Amino acid sequence: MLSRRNFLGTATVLAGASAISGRVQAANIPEAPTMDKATMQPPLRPASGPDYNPVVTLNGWTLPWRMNGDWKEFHLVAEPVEREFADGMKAHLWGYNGQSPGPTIEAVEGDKIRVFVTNKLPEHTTVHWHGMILPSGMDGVGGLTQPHIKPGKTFVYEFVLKHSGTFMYHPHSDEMVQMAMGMMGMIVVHPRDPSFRAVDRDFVFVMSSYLIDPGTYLPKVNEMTNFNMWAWNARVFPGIDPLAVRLGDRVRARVGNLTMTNHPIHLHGHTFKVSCTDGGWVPETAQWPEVTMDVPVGAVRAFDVVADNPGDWAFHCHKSHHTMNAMGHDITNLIGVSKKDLAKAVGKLAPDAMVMGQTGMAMGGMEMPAPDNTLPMMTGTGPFGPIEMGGMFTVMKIREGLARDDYRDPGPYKHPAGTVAYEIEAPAAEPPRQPPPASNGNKAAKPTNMKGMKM
Ligand SMILES: [Cu+2]
Repeated sequence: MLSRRNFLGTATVLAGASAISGRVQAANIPEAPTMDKATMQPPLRPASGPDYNPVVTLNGWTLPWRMNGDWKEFHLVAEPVEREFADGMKAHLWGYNGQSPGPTIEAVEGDKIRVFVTNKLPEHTTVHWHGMILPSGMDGVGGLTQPHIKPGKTFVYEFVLKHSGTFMYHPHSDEMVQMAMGMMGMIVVHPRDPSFRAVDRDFVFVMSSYLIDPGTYLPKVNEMTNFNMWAWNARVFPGIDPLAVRLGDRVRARVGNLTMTNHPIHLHGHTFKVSCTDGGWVPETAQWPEVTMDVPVGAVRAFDVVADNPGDWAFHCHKSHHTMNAMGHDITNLIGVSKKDLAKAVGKLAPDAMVMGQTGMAMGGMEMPAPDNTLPMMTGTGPFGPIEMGGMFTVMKIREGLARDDYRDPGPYKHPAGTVAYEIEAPAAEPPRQPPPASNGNKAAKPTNMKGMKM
């Protein structure tokens, strides 16, 4: 799981670190754990300090720390990484400690934290702590509150966590490029009183978007609107972990948005309430029931839900283009147009192009040929057939009797007899229909029905 990297091997890094902070011995820089997997790692229960119920990061992990006196010390390494978006597609991104997004930083309200940031990118960077109340000089805005961190150098950030809640981190240094390349992560600060707004399962992820041309590996960083990969923690369906939940659990989902558009996040089968933003906890008297939570750009929203309805519940962005993988944006709508074999012909001429069929796009499991390192636009299979999704889509799987820390995929839901939509023999007679309205010329409308409609 965790592999340890002995990054202290280079004297230049040591010298850089000691030159920056007189308060910290260079030899005391903590190890920088790194992650080589894109699957959800088990929650990291605190071995020291106040107790809390840790979060799990979808397709991610929590950054281990160490205590140094009364400081909780973390070490982030900004570096190029390879991230698997789903089986069959990898992207060359920038991230932290082996993955993009970076590991979740978890701590407790009142903690003094010290974060070492080592820059292994080919250009300078900084880390901004989005939503944190901290001294101005720790805010991480390159040029404004600190010098940029040059390649090979290590900077130290030190501040006290004044508020519990959900926050983000990302560069404020060549920001457009570095965020488009995947540099981001989440911060969860637990309340000092573990009973405050306590939940049984606590999930966190950050949303990001990319434009990666079919067959290529590198995001186009100048894009502002025309993205083709809509990701949760730099994963797309069917690569996003399911949220395994025990029936009756109180569940929280904390969602950050570092894309360039809003995402209405929708959960089936339940109602929930928005409990927390990156500005703090929403008072219970100010919450109202929802089934969709809009997460604005550059913001965090968390909802709390009681998982009282067993089953496999779709959990997704409600913008339907965001539950697709790489797609052509110039597709003509051919519904109702008879163009036999057009899709096949175009597919031969331009394998990354796709033609919408005359009855819609569903292909019943048939997938278009695509270049290497490209995911189908609509994909995934469930117990009843093709799911025809991509992008920001996964499933909350609510089951009886899961163990406390068991986040493994429990497999497909076993529906009780008589609770699944079913087909019947079509009725022989057509049901009666409303006749079409008379035309404008005051002529009497000809008697008609849907079969023989005349306009
Ligand atoms: Cu969306």
